[in-house]
Amino acid sequence: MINEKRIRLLQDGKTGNGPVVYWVSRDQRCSDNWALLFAQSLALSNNKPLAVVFNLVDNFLEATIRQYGFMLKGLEQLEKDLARHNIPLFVLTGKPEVNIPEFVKKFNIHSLVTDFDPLRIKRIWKRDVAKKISVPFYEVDAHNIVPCLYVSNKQEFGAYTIRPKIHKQLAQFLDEFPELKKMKKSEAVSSDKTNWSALNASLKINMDVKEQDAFKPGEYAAHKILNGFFTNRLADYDKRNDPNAGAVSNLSPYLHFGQISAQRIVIETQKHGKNSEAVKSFLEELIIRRELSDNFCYYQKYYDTFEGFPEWAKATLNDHKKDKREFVYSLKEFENSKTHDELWNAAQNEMVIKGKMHGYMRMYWAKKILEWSKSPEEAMKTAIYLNDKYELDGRDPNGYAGIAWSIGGVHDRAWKDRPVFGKIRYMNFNGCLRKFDVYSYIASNSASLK
Ligand code: FAD
Ligand code: FO1
Repeated sequence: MINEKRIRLLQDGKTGNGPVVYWVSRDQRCSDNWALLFAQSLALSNNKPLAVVFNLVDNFLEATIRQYGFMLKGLEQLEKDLARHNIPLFVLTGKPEVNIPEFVKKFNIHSLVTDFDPLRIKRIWKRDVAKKISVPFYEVDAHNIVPCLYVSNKQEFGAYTIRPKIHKQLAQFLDEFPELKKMKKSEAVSSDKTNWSALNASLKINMDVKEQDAFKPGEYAAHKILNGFFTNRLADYDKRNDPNAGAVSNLSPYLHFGQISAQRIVIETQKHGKNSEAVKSFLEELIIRRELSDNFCYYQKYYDTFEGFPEWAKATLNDHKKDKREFVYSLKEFENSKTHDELWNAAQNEMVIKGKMHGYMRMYWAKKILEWSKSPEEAMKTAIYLNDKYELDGRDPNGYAGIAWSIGGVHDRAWKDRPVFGKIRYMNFNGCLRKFDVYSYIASNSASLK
């Protein structure tokens, strides 16, 4: 029932007498969640209760109240949905490498299941937890349709190399999700309702980035956005590169927090005509580009620095390191949209105010940071810092891959050599002028909306 290629035994061990536990982290949803379904199948086949635990850390990769607010409301929804299946959710705060082993011991758990995530911080968490537990510890890829570790065992050059590998396997991994079953009520492991407002108040995080109200959090809101996309925007998806057209799905915050399954989106999208150009290009982004990002972050340990660029890109950027920069801006000037370029400032405003910059503008935005920074290394730091502080969907493999593509030619090829960029693909204001109504985008993202 669950394709075992999604499941990896991180560490074997001796099962305890207590419940099976799903340590939820990346895929924060009740339905369409292979990690939760696997944990439930383990519990039922061993006649054990099932519990879910979320470990809440402060300051996750520069996240602010904007992202935590969205995530915690989504988790509150998850708690209610799990409770309807008699599955308790425990929210622990502090270090996972302390809390999770303690939880395992306290409840003498049968086995521990968690979800796949290629980010360095998550792999360190799992490594440190594994050292301190002696029960079987499983990892399930509930995020990718074709499991990241099954698609390829190395860093892929680009979409053109990973695409055939994914397409070859796609059909077998687009299986329908079984329903999550209702568990028998179990006294052995029950948890009081989480005090969400106290949790929110206890967070020691950056509170000065305003929460956004463009996107309502949670699994139900995600499905509403998906249906709205099908009704009003999918047909115009060929206008996805026009930031004024609003023809994109707006699903990235929900995908980032795992509040909706990419596999569910594909299954539903295919009901809207498998062969339309719009569907094909949407699935190219949702499946190929997204899974390419996980592949990049998993196999390229320097995914967030200059070191992670391809050799040709490092060489060309170094050749132009001494080029005169016509403009050079500090992090503060970038952050406060204080460049000479009103289009770039508008993109920065859109991200700061709405919490989600349009995909086309992200490429322009990051490439200009390269052009107007003292060095490519500093450009990487600035782009990642701002992206992860303000984007609702930030701190995601898609972001590290998107920024490395823009600044360091990752998954791209060499172009005509030019000052500062070298052979890195170039974008400029005039190119945008040719593509869309630049001045209407600027007008709708002026700083006065701050
Ligand atoms: P849609 O066009 O509706 O796409 C649907 C889904 O497909 C997206 O949610 C995403 O999961 C996936 N997708 C689309 N484009 C890409 C892409 N280029 N690479 C990988 N997956 C893609 N995406 C993030 O999720 N978080 C980020 O922090 C992030 N930062 C980026 C920074 C830069 C410099 C660049 C160039 C791209 C970045 N992206 C990031 C990728 C992409 O821009 C966003 O995923 C997309 O704009 C999200 O909006 P949407 O869901 O409405 O997109
Ligand atoms: N995952 C956790 O397991 N615990 C957290 O406290 C946590 C906080 C957090 C804040 C912002 C954010 O964007 C992500 C956060 N995540 C957290 C991880 C998130 O759930 C995703 O798994 C990854 O960021 C995507 O790879």
